[in-house]
Amino acid sequence: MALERTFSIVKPDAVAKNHIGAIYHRFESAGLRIVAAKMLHLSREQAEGFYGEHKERPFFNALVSFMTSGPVMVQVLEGEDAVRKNREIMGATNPKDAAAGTLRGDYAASIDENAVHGSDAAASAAREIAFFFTDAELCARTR
Ligand code: RTP
Ligand code: MG
Repeated sequence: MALERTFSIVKPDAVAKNHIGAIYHRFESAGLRIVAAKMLHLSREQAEGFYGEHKERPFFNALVSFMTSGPVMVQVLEGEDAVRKNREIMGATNPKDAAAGTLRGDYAASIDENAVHGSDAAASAAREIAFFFTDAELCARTR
């Protein structure tokens, strides 16, 4: 399988609880390389645009409010089968269903405040990476 890239967010709850390093450690331990990263505090417009596919869902306003409640880390992860691998590391959307040893199983408090985001497919990964990063900000990791 070829190298693939996926997009990830450490959400405001996990940043507030000082879990950035622990979460990055899980990515790196699984063989995913961080090829771009930054901290930012999303504006309402950014959060609404990013989660546009969920605009009509009942949880949309709560989701946007939560995602703008504090700073997040956004990062691009690269590796074999990166999209699927990251979703596996993250665990189920609802921490009640997430296995111990997954990020949401270990760090998420509720379905609304669930520690991390990860792209769900190669096409959404490409769209989400371009939403936050220019091509020049993606670093080749050849060494
Ligand atoms: P994400 O996009 O954040 O990685 O999460 P996901 O793919 O596992 O879940 P998705 O269906 O894309 O939903 C996005 C976020 O919306 C919140 N949500 N709440 N109350 C609910 O029924 C509900 N469903 C989804 C979650 O915080 C989820 O991460
Ligand atoms: Mg999703």
